[in-house]
Amino acid sequence: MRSVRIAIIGAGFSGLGMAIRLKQAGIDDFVLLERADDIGGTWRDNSYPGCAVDVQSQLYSFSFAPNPDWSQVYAPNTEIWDYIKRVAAEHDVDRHVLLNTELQGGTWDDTAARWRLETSNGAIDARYVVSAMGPLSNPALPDIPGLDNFTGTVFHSARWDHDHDLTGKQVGVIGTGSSAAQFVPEIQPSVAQLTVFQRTPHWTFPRMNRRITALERAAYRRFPVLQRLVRARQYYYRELIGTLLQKPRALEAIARLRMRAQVRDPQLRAKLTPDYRIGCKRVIVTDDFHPALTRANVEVVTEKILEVTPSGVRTADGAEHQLNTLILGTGFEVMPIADPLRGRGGDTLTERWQHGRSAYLGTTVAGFPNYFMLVGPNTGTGHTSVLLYAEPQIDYIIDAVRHAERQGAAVEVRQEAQDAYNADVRARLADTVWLTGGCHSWYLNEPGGSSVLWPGHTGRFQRALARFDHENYTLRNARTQNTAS
Ligand code: N01
Repeated sequence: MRSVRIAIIGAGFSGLGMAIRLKQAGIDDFVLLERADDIGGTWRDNSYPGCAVDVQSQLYSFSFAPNPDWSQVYAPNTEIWDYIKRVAAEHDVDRHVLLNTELQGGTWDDTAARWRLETSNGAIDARYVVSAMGPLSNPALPDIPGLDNFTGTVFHSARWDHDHDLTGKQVGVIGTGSSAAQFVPEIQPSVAQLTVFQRTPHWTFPRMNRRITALERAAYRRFPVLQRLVRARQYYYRELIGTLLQKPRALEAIARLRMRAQVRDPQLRAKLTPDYRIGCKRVIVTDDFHPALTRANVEVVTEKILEVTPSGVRTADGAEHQLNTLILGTGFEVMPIADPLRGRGGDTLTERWQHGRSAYLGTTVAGFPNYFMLVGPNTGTGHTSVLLYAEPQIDYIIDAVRHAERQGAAVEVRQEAQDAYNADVRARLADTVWLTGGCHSWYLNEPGGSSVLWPGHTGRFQRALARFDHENYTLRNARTQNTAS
């Protein structure tokens, strides 16, 4: 059995960030378990045409590893994946990664104060576990009758079939979320006919992407402070948007004006205009999605899909749309509780969270000593970079590890601290646009609520995690198994 101080589950953006910060803190005794055959998470899996980040790259990168060489304001997926791999290699993190190694189970041994992990490559014993599995890592396949009987080619946007040439094909796209909005404009010019099946229209917001000039990049390399200033400007711009999304009328007016300019046909515009408040669902950052839908070879179908037939899609109006390719832009399972670990009481998170997910600061869970999550419950954001939430979590975890080791004990959040924190988050969520805006969305993943989003400014979350608040934790002593404050 391999024995390590820390096991990180998942070698995507946040897991690698954790590993790099551990290195910087002088902690070298850790492994990253990665179920796939390469690192990179989302940016390894999503390779569809047009795939790019929808938050400015200066903000969607580690604050401790700025990249002066982003080629565009919104970098494409390949560049982000290269960045992740380069930064991991530069910090000598690669050698800690165990590829093709899936966490299959694990239990907390309270006597030894260690996690006993089962993986597809054998047992691992760790004092601390950091779960960094990613909130949107498993594609969601729609539950549409007949999907298996389709005789053409079908694939999900996150598993793009690059061997399948779309040129001249009759292509159907199910879904009009952020992913479809990126690949539809890319594939539209080459396909014969594009049928876009829209269940709900989405609000869009200007992207204004542009190349970053060689001069700018040289300036960022020579004067890193300039890049920090650009990042700070983007940070505050996005916080402003986040605030405005909670008072949406002004943004809706801008979005409507833009739609009027981009979609001249009133019938199509009516189909594409949401009947809920902007911000209720994730706003799509795009300049070319709606224009692509106006092209002659594109039809937007809003009739309910009844079934997939061997040769196409049948909708509620009786029409059968003939297709030879079907692309599922149907999103992801939201924050799947993929974590099979059993805590101190022997229950898994799935069992513990039957009636809703609850964690402390989205990071720790009562009953799970020395266990930490990155991008856990209520750490999602509709307006800015998820890394702005993951980074304070990472530093908080390192503080927690140091505290635990100073005390010679395991740390476990107090149930009452977790409950009070969650009551506060629920109360602050209650009057947000996500709950009151009149839409259904993947944000609303709990009966009557959300364990996805953080209600408030990013700074408030960052301040809450600025230091490890040991007073809200119990120490479990490895030698005596007693609990002490
Ligand atoms: O997925 P989505 P996505 N029948 O869930 C529709 C991030 N992201 O992959 O709106 C018919 O947004 C569904 O309809 P409705 C970003 O956080 C980031 O596009 O539920 N339609 C919707 O239109 C984003 O928010 C980036 O009514 C069905 C679509 O499928 C998140 O990932 C790029 C259906 C799913 O949209 C997810 O985006 C892309 C059914 N049975 C994404 N089931 C970057 O930054 C679902 N739909 C790179």
